Amino acid sequence: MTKQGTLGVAVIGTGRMGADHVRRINEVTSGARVAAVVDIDAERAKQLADRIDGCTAYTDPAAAMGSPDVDAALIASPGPAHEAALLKAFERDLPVLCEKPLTPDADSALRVMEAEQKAGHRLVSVGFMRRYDAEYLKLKALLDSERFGRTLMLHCKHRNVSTPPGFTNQMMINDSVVHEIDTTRWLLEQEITAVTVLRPTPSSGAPEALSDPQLVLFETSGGSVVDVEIFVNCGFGYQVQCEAVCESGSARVGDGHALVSNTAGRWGGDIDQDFVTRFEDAYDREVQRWVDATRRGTVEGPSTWDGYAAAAVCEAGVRAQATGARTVTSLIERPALYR
Ligand code: ISE
Repeated sequence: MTKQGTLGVAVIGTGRMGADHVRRINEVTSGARVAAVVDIDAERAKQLADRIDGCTAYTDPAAAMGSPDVDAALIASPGPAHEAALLKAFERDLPVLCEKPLTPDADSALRVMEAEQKAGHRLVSVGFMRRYDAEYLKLKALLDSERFGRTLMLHCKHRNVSTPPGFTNQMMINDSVVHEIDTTRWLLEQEITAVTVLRPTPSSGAPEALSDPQLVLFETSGGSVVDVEIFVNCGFGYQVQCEAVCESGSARVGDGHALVSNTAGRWGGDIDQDFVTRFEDAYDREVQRWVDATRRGTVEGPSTWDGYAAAAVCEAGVRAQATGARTVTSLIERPALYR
């Protein structure tokens, strides 16, 4: 570790999320600095690196992770590039915060899990940021306390203003609903055993070939049922809500009532327009917790197992979406490293 224990981080991928993490580590997080940025766009990486003291630009993740200035990696490149970067990080025994999805499918997630087991200890935390959101943390504490009894159902809403070009039906599961998959597993501490996807007549605002919105149903190993409205071109805002229905009460997060105003015969508030602002605090907490744990020599947060389980449910979800049939999920037995 460099400079009195300051963690030198290589940020791999400097698109929307990666660039935001570079800003965060540089300006918000304590105990870490951006030692390297990596992007296939050399100019983009250079422009970012030039603004940060002691930061070097690379186009090759392996070269960045081989630098003596780098103690840990934050992977924020597109999902299909994660496996190669993770395997390189393991070769150097580098701790990694890997943005979701861990990898795009269960087979590649299994390969990553095998490589981590060969390393002999956990190195990866997966960036499922909702686990760090203040409201979700309160909901988790309430459900864990069982004050309202057992959780019977979750009703989830996941709405985006619009999708970038090329966004597909499969991405509605792999990129978007993957958050509810992780949230369900984390909140209920159960596995998802079956997925069904219903597709109403698409909104006239949906891009061609996108079946938007969709209703996704999960059944869980403990007998709970979860419904997820995924609507990625709703046009009006970024909304993520979750209501837990328990035996003697219910609790909801994500109403976004931080400020309620009254004027000219109306009341209301603002709706976030994207995940970068809606989950800003959660991302700050996630990265700080990762840096603190890494500097202590420990690994916390969602594991490679969680990334694999989410990928396996996504695969079932994509099949369910294509066939319209209830689709059973399948997971390998949980390896000892993740128990
Ligand atoms: C995006 O990749 C995210 O992770 C957002 O949280 C999610 O709301 C969005 O649908 C995804 O495309």
